[in-house]
Amino acid sequence: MANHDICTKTMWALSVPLCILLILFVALTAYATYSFHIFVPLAPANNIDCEQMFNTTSETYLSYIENRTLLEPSQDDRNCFQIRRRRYLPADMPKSMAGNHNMFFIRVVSKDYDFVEEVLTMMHSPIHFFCFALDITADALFKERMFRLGDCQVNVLVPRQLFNTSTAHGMFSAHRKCLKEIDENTTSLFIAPSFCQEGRDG
Ligand SMILES: *[C@@H]1O[C@H](CO)[C@@H](O)[C@H](O)[C@H]1NC(C)=O
Ligand SMILES: *[C@@H]1O[C@H](CO)[C@@H](O)[C@H](O)[C@H]1NC(C)=O
Ligand SMILES: *[C@@H]1O[C@H](CO)[C@@H](O)[C@H](O)[C@H]1NC(C)=O
Ligand SMILES: CC(=O)N[C@H]1CO[C@H](CO)[C@@H](O)[C@@H]1O
Repeated sequence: MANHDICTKTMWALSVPLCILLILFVALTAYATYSFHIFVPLAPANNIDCEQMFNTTSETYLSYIENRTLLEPSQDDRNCFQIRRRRYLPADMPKSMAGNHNMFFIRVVSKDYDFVEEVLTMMHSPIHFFCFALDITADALFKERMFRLGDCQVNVLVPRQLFNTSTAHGMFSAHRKCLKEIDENTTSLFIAPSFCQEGRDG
């Protein structure tokens, strides 16, 4: 009899922590289920009808043309300050945020300075390097603005040479020149610490 009593009392005593554990388990499972989309991102509903976008008289196309955001063409700049006022192109970042993941972007450009600048701003990071090789078809103003952009930004290189990139040889020369400039210019004090570390890490 006494044994039975002790058994019942123990059961009751144990049921409280067991209940708490069960509630915690259910809550955790519910939370994990609820936040599942964080770990497995859901694909966006992508129902753009490409046919509509190629039809220049379709309503979708006309609405897009009417409502799209246009780049505002900027005037030729007189100095670096004007570029920096227009664009957020930081030259440095806090040490705690800077990883050793330098990336090199090489592009051949020939026109649409504002678009080049916009894309550069979107992809910009102080630890990345950008080299813009100019095609021979670039006009004088584009050339001048690209050279200025290269002079203003430490991590933007613009070789003072034009390439006929309509031929494979010309395209190759442009890329090779960019690689050479990156190689020569990245030995400067500006990025030396990050490169040393990269070498040490393997
Ligand atoms: C283009 O869109 C217009 C308006 O919606 C439509 O009348 C026309 O048939 C479409 N043309 C083609 C080639 O789909
Ligand atoms: C585009 O603009 C028109 C008229 O201003 C508006 O009725 C329509 O909803 C807009 N479309 C989108 C996708 O914003
Ligand atoms: C670029 O090279 C092509 C092929 O050799 C040639 O036809 C063209 O005239 C060249 N363009 C310029 C601007 O020199
Ligand atoms: C920005 C910069 O330092 N550019 C230099 C890159 O390397 C070439 C070739 O050594 C120099 O002529 C540039 O001045």
